[in-house]
Amino acid sequence: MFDKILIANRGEIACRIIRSARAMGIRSVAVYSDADAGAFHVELADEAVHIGGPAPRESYLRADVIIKAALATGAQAIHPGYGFLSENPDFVEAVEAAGLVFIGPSASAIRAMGLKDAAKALMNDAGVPVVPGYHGANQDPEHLAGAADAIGYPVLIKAVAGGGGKGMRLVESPAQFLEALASAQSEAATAFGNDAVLVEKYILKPRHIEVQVFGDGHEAVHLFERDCSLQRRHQKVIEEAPAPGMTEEMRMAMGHAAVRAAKAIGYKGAGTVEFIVDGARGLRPDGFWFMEMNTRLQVEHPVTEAITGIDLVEWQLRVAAGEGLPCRQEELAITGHAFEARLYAEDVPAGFLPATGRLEHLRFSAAARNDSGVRKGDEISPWYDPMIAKVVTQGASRAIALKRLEAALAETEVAGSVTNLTFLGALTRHKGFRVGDVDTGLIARDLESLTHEHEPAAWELAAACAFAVDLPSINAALAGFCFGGPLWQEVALEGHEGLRITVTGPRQARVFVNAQELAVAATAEGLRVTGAPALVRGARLDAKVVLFGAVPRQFALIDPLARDAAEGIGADVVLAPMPGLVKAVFVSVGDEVLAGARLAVLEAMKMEHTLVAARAGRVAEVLSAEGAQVAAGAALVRLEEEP
Ligand code: MV4
Repeated sequence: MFDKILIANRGEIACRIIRSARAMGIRSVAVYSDADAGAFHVELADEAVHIGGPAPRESYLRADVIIKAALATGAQAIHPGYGFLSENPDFVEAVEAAGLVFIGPSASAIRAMGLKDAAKALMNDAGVPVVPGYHGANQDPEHLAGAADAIGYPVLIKAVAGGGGKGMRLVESPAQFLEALASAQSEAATAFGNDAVLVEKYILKPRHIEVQVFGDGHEAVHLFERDCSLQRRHQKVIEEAPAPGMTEEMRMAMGHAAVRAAKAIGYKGAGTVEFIVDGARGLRPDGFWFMEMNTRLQVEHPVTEAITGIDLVEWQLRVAAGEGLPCRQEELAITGHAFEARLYAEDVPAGFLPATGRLEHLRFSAAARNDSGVRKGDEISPWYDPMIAKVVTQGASRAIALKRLEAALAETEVAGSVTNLTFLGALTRHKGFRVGDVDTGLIARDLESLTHEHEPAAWELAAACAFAVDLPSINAALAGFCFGGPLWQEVALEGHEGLRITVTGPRQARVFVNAQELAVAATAEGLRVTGAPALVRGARLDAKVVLFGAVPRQFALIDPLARDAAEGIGADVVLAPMPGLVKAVFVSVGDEVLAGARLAVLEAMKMEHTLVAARAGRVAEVLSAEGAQVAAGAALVRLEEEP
């Protein structure tokens, strides 16, 4: 077994591999770019080597520098993770030429599966079902059009060197074929430097079901299937294992086909055989076809680990070190059900655009496995995949595992960057998904309802007001008391007018919102708010309030000082923008002041607010003094009227 390995990757997968290595007594070497100098995987590893600039081509794709780092640190093997160099056969050969072990398949196995046409031919010969179609060398457009006619529409044109939907065109009728072909060839040439295509029968209501395989170069086993149909633009969102609706007969047929595929190329290590399944008429043993084989450990491998109890990274290390397969097929079994939700820093309303930001707050659910490469305080880097974590839950049944996923997502707290957390929660509540009626078109069909942002309810606004004044910290019984009735103070949440709060006792308040008064009481676990379905967790973070839960919310606090100054209210008379304690008064009657001159300091909401002159002028009156408690709107300093 290895004494030390180098992980040629970053983020959650690097952390995950380091953990399994450590559990096996293997020391780990991390590599990092300039952008990852303070990253979690660097901290977790036993050693770390800087490999270059932030762009992947300057660091995580620099095979030579990575191999040098392995040699320099005495690592005996390199684990590539996924992405980056994980399926680069030249890297495999360079690693082996340097006398190191590549923890993964051989270069020849990767090459065999690298081009779709050759892969399909190989699978056909191995008796693996392949989608009816044409994947020959003749690329003449008329010949390809004739092949499409023979297959029968609708057909899919696919780039031979493509993957993940790139260079793919769905063609519904002969009239569209030539234009779609030209478009696919052009995209393929640009993206892959190879414009060769194949033509296939389009499988209606496709489901993406893949089988985890593991080989030792001679034998191979499968570790059952994963359903990855919940995708958006070929990006997986939630994966599960086993696949809903799978029959034992079909599972055996797919598992055997996957093992044949692996053995056909002498596969060594963890791999995934991807099938397209016809979901239109339920799952049938004659309704699945080989798509492609991914010659790496996949992002979604944790759901397989959850239902089999196997640590796939441990298997990778053991087999790479020369051991045979750790288990026979008959020793492997499914226990329960598992889900993985991919939590991303992405702006869903803006079209799922990648987001960045510093994670001011980050808390995962203790009831889930959370594979993450970031910590509270980390920046989401714009250089790499903006994944925050993979949230993995399992249970004795699909329904239990899904309820746990819904709960775990609702308990997950992220602030500092927008995320897809609300979208993930909406998916767990999707009627079709809840009963296992999934296909690759589900998200696209229901995107509007899945991403619709409802207006905040009254109880949400009330909770936000309470966090805005830091109600949980207000222990004074009389904080909101003043002669002549309750002291109502305005709470300026961007986009929401007329909100007012009055503190009625220690950690208690009433909020006026939407023409009604709601009671709020702060407890150690969260706020109890009239009308709220559960305790409300949240926080005030500088100039914003965040609410956590099934539908996370973020409210910007308007700085009353900026607003008043902007509205010119403070032109002659400087008012207290909120109730508080006058900490200092800097002027006296008769003083000449310039615009922006400091007049007084007010302590409110645990912060000090400096009140400044909105214009130059002479001080006519000083209406308060240091140590005075003032109400919102109290006049503090008056300037003489302008001449
Ligand atoms: C297909 C298919 C239906 N019929 N092939 C998409 C990328 C790669 N994983 C293979 N893909 C598909 N190949 C045939 N013959 C459906 C998919 C597919 C898909 C297609 C369109 C839009 C989204 C999709 C998501 C997953 C799979």
